[in-house]
Amino acid sequence: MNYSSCNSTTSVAAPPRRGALIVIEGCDRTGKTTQAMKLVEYLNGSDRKAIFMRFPDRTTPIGCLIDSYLSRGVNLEDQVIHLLFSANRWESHPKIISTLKSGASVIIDRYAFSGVAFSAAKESLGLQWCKGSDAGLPKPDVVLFLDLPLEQAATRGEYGSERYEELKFQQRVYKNYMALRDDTWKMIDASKSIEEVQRSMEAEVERVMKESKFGPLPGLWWS
Ligand code: NYM
Ligand code: MG
Repeated sequence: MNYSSCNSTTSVAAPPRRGALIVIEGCDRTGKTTQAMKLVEYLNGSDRKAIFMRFPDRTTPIGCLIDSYLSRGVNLEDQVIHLLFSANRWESHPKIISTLKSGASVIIDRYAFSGVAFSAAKESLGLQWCKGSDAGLPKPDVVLFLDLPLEQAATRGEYGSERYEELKFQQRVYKNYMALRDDTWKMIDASKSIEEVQRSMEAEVERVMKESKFGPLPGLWWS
């Protein structure tokens, strides 16, 4: 009889620490997509797994409808487009949760804050009503807000090609963003060079990763 297995110790691996949920926000043409991608590269390059996501995710059927709304292909009621943007996030909810649980971080270019700030910039919709459909999504560990004078953003390439890319509208969007801020928000000066902005974002992310307890993620806008 072979008793050798009786002497072996069974080691149970500890579950991986969950990943960080990092959201990048800001008005149009502030460099969010460029910076989000650079952040993913930075983390993956230093052995911390991270994935890139963006909203709207124009690749899903709901995202296709959002895309044609933004390019003025279809008109939709303000409530309808708001709920579609929200549904577009909820359809990625399982992926966000499973990625974080696997230990990888999720870097998201726009999130529910864009949803509320843009929709509530239309006089027909109130801030509180807009928050309702995203309440319960995971609350980010940090929101990095790319802050750039709106007049400067308006001079950047292709500004004005989509709905909402208009100075007066963006001013209301900015005001709404400021009303949504809490202590997880960090303002980043986006008028600096791409490299300088990148360094500030990396520094914030390092700080969050060091300080965060990474307990269970609370739901957004649940009080
Ligand atoms: N936008 C984006 C919304 O109005 N609501 C949302 O929930 C989200 C995620 O869509 N002007 C607006 C902001 C932008 C536009 O975004 C398209 P992007 O990041 O340029 O693809
Ligand atoms: Mg855009």
